[in-house]
Amino acid sequence: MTSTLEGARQLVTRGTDLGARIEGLDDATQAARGRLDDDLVGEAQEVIDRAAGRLRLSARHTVVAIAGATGSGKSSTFNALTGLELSAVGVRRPTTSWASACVWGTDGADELLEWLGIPPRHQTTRDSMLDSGRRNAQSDLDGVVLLDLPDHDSTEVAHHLEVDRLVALADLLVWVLDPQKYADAAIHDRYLAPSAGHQDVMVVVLNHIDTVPEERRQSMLDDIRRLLDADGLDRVPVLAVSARQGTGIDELRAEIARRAADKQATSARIDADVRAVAARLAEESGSAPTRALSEGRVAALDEAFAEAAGVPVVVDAVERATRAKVGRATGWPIVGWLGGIRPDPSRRLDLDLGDDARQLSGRARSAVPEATQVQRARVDTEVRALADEVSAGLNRPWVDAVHRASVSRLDELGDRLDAALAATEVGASRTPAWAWLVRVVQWLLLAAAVVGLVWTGGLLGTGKLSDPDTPQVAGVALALVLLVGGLVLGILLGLVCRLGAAGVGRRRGELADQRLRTAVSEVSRELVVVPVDAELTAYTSVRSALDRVLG
Ligand SMILES: Nc1nc2c(ncn2[C@@H]2O[C@H](COP(=O)(O)OP(=O)(O)OP(=O)(O)O)[C@@H](O)[C@H]2O)c(=O)[nH]1
Ligand SMILES: [Mg+2]
Repeated sequence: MTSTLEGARQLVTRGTDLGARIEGLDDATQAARGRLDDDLVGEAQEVIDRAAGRLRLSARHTVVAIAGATGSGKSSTFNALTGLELSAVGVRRPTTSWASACVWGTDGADELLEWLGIPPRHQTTRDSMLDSGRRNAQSDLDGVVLLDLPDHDSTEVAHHLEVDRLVALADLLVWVLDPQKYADAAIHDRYLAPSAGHQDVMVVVLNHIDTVPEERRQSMLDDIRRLLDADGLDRVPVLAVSARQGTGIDELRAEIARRAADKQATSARIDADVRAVAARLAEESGSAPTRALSEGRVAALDEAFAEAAGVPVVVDAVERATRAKVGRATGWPIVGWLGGIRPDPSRRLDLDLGDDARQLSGRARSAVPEATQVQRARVDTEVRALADEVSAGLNRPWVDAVHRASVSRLDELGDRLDAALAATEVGASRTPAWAWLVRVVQWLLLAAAVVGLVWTGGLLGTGKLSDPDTPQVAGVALALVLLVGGLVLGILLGLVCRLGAAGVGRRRGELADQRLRTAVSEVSRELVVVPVDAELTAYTSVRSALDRVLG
């Protein structure tokens, strides 16, 4: 697409910003794909492709299509303009089944005719057939590719398709009406009114004017004018002609010649196409301002994710495991031995808190309980609330797109949270240095108590406990001081250090909580926030691109 657009841009050189508008439509279409109505996006893509296709071809030629109901006199008008009996004119309807073309000035026309899909057997070139008497009149139409189309209201499906295809490709449209059917709702509703955006590339012809009594002609023309105004085609000229008698044909030829000469029809037509489809995209897309995701919403989402990941459970285990570990290291050794029999809370979670295991092992996460239905439901609720908040006020397609995006990756939730937790260092393994120091002191105190015990036992056995020769401290035997002091200080130290252990546990718990939540919020960002943001970005792109197109 880029290369054809490139070509289109180079070809649109007459100081117009049509190239920029086609690019704008292209940007909007890319951003709208999969978000706005598929058919509409498809139509916009067709307009872009068609514009790029047409602009790559002869800028010298103007494709003029003659369209209208069967029997309105399209082929007769075609013949009158070419001055030749090229198209079969018939009384049996419909007569024309395939479009035929007459080309004035063949240079560069071949590619254009091929693009239009007119086979050579349905082409006539006017240069070679000029009869000298009409040379001037015919030369006026230099650069015109005149197309005689089948009827648009045909019972033949092939006719509709051919007409719709070529009407879309033509630079200028000549609509032929006849006195019987000019007011047909079918023509106005299906073709004329929807072409309101294309009125600068349209001409309406009332044919068979010879069959209308002179005095009724003006009122019939006024009537048509009124109907066209109601269709939104107030700038479209209406010409009365008789293809059979040649009345008004010179005026019609002059009108076509004038438009072909200023070479604006091609870009005007494309411009009308681009604007029309851009307006429909804008209508579907809406223009409400976007709102950014609020921090509170994202925080609530992170919280729900953290709950579902089992962060509080892990944090609690880290805290308790640290407390137990430091407590055991610093406690009175006898209590430590007894405590060793009690289960370590980290074991239950299978947290590997060994000295060299600095991370939660993969097994660790699988032992954290699976998210409960309640937790999972909370995640869903928060995701929906976030999508609701951020899409409020936008048009339906965008509300749907945001909701779709918000849940598009939620099936990865379990695996991603597992991985996030497994990769997070919770810092629970290390025993602090002071605890080792306390442990040494504890053993020294215990040793003192044991020495005191043995000594006291010996003194008691020999009855020398209160002997003044026995070493004393403040009048009490040193042996007793060692025994009682060692025991009391050891137990006291153990108790005081429990407070310290609780503090370390809390700090490590907080640290683990922080790190785990950072990891989890990374997951919620990637699975929910980023996809939602992508939709909002697409919405903004569509809006600003369409603003550029529609000015
Ligand atoms: N009186 C009169 N008859 C006309 C005029 N133009 C066309 N006719 C006749 O109307 C009939 C239909 O003309 P065509 O030119 O074949 O009409 P068409 O729109 O090409 O019809 P299809 O090819 O079937 O869509 C023929 O009998 C023509 O002779 C006109 O200006 N005045
Ligand atoms: Mg015909």
